[in-house]
Amino acid sequence: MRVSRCFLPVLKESPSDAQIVSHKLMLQAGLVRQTAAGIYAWLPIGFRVLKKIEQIVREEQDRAGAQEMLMPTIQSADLWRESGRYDAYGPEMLRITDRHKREMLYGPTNEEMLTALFRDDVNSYRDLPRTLYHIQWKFRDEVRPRFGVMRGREFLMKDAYSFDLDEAGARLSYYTQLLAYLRTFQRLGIQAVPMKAASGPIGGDLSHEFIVLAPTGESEVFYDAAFEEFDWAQGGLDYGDEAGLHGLFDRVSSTYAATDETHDEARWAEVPEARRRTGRGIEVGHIFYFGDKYSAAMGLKVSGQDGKPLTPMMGSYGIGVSRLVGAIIEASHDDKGIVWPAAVAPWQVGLVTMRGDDAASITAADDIYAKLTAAGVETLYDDRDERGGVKLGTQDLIGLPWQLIVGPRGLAAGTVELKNRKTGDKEELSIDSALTKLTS
Ligand code: 5CA
Repeated sequence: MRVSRCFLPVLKESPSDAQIVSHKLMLQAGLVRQTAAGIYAWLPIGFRVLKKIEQIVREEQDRAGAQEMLMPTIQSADLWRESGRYDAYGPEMLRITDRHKREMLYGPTNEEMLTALFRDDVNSYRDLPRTLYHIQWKFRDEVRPRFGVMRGREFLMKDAYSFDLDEAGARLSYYTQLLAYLRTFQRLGIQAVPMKAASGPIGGDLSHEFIVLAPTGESEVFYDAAFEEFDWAQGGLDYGDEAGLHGLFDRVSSTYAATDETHDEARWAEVPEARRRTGRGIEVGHIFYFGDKYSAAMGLKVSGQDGKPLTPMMGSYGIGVSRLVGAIIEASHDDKGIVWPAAVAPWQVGLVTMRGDDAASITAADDIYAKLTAAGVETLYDDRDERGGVKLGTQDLIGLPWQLIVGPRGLAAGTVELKNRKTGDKEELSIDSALTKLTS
């Protein structure tokens, strides 16, 4: 993508109306713009990041055996009357009346809708277990939307729902999602620690929040540093391996991690002092096992193996996809701007001409751009006739993993400069070696 053709509205100054660094950087680097309180438009660069996160979430859900579908944002109030949550949800629910005076709502979550869909089409124990998910916009009329996309009113969530024949099966579905979450966050390049949680309005008695450490987080957290060393992708744990999944849950449960809501001083004291980590954290995911809370209330039954009707046991599993964009920036930035983990970076390479009016630089950079693009390396090419210093400032602000800088002086010696955004390390290389490094 050529910057000269991009909608990339970068602000010169850090916006003063934003309170936390991720919100400031998202506005300054042109990722989002607020269109109403707590509601944001995703500009091209922010949208690319959102899609990358969404794709990693999707791949890990699919690997874990969940099936993707898409449910609507607008739901009928009657559906929510069946579970009893229409009144219970309170003013956070955006209620709408259509032209026929029917009561509708903008969905804050989808337990009721999927339970009803299952009730209509699933009849037998043979149709279970199943886990379904969608990635869809939600609306919660938060009293105080703040911190940009971190606590928005409209936000993108991945929500999955599992249906099992009994509690043992449902727990296994829960453990499966637990592993999928650990792998998802690891791939996203962030450290998200699962912490036992209270389940609130979703209900149930088994629940974990996934928390990313950041000073601006809303809850206080306490955890054992052992979580920083686990490698969830390795170890060959297979989703079909029941004993392995039980082992995973035991390991997570026996390694201390809690928010201020569930913190237990006695257990905390048993964690060796050198391994105690405390701080504030942002909740990027939340999983729940709630048994028959919705299936019983809404009359979902299937016939069991013995012909008798039974009520499926359920869980639900959310990831804040749009919140993650802010949370990743909170966890990965410096005083110059964003430092994207490669897996979610909007582009991998920022190609910059130091002199946009120098014919030799333009010819060389055009050629590099064509070669990187042909090799499938996502490149943002700053081809503007703008001061080199300004372009480099923009590069640091938007935080792509690599900057490839082409200038007349280097070209005369046959070299370009390759800068690693995270470490700041710079190397003078021949164009060929730079290309080899970026494409291999
Ligand atoms: N039905 C369940 C699981 S699917 C549910 O709604 N869970 S939740 O309320 O915990 O939300 C799931 C995730 O959505 C949260 O962990 C959080 O990352 C994200 N989230 C919740 N509220 C907001 C909000 N106002 N703005 C941005 N993200 C949010």
